Amino acid sequence: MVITSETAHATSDKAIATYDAIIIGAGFGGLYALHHLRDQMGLSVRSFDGASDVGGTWWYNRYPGARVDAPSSPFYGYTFSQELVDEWVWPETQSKQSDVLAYIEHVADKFDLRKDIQFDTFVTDARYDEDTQHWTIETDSGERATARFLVCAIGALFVANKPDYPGIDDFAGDIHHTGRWPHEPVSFEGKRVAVIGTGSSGVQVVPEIAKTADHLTVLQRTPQYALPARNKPLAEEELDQYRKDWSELRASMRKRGGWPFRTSKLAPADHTFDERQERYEEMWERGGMHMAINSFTGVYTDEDLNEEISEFVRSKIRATVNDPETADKLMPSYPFGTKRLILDNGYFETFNRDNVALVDLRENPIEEFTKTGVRTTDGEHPIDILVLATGFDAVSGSMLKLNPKGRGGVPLKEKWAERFDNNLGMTIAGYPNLFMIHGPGSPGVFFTMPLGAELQTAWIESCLRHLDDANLGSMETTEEAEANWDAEVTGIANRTLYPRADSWYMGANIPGKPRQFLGHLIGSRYFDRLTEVAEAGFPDFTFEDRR
Ligand code: N01
Repeated sequence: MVITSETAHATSDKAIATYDAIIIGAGFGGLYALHHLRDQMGLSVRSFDGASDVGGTWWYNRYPGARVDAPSSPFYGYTFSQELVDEWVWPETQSKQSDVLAYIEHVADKFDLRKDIQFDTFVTDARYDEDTQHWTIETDSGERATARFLVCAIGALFVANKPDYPGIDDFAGDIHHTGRWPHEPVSFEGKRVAVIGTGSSGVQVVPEIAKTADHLTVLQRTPQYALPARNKPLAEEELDQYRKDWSELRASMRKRGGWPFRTSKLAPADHTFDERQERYEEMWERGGMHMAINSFTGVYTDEDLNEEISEFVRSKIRATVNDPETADKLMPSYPFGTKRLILDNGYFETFNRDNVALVDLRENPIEEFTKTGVRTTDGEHPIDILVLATGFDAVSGSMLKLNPKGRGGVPLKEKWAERFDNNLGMTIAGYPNLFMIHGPGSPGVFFTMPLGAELQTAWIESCLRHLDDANLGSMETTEEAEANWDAEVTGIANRTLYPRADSWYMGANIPGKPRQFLGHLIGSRYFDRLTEVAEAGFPDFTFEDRR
């Protein structure tokens, strides 16, 4: 690689450190990008992260009960290093947050990543200079740095959604958002607690809080489907088998949407109603995501099948929750799986406890917070601690918070006022040499995030090599390519039931956010496309000579 590392170049005021690449974020995506660009490509790289250490979402989301809610832990880790796979011991199928964080810390140690990461530093601005073909970033301490390439690995689930109910700032007790959980332990012992939000985080935190709180009020806006996680210890022999088969498993993950599991080939029409019920029962017992991926074909596209599974899960909720009135309030009505599927560890059982009450906010909306509690239309609920499990301004939110200024100083907020236009979920017209990892329109959460980041970073390498081979200074996608990409991502989503739900996938959880499906649903096709674009010499991009 001929890309040269300058050390510092003088400007009018003070010397600004200059790198080949600046990476924002030290979670799964940013850490891999740092390792790849620095160690595989020999570039000079500086990373920044607002957190005090590595881990990204796993550093922030340390609420009680937080754990991987995906099929199986060994596949929720990096895939690129056999040595790493061989040496790491995942204790459970659905690892707890502290185990995932320990893994990420181990990766940072093993590849000596921390020395090039500046922690406790938020990047507050990023501007492209057309003359120098460099990006300049500014941090919250006023420091600046510049680089040819800007890699934004700033998290699909980072910007916390904090509802601004009347009076919430007057509430005198503690307020904790699950996505910004304190590092010191939070005790619920003897406290009256309210949780707003019943998505993945709410469903994980509720059973844990209920164990020690004096009283817990769950304030629910939308009832959810949740499948039993059936978390279990991972036997050493099982891990050994994975290690032995790793290269095939990795190839299979790439081909099969991020997980090395075959999906069901059973057509629902080939089976009687009773046979299908038997199969749902089997999937329920197996737990995890099996119901979605292994029951029958067409769970996300076949309305009748989807409704049958929805009803099956509702029947399980009814059978679990003792009080029929509470069970009624917990009945989801949107199509199964079209909001992020939730894996639960005793969530519905929690409503059988004497110290837990459910408030249906659709019937009894929140009117206001007071100093001592929350008032809904059915009365006042006195509380000491409020937990907001209200999710995130997902996928697009962190890019908009950064709000990079591209060609002509155009802020991303202006460009993305109505749609999150980009090409391949990674590049934006008007923002040369900027790359997003897990951006809108990429597979992101619909694939395994660590492997997705590895594959996207490999594509960034092909871009940089292409520029270098031809002595080019910048590359930039076109608006036409963005329109085509939008049509492809939206077209795939529209062939499914996903757009029927008011989910964060659709941007529907944030008031005023444009409604747009935020992820590419076919990971294998997406990564094939990245390869094709690179092999074809980046047909949807324009280039400038290096200045
Ligand atoms: O957030 P969510 P999350 N008033 O947006 C409700 C990943 N994750 O943090 O459904 C009242 O899913 C909102 O109601 P509604 C995973 O990808 C992974 O739980 O919009 N309620 C909903 O119930 C997940 O999907 C792990 O009507 C309000 C809840 O708050 C993603 O993170 C663990 C409200 C938010 O649910 C986000 O999950 C946890 C308001 N104003 C999360 N605003 C793993 O273990 C929102 N709500 C890997």
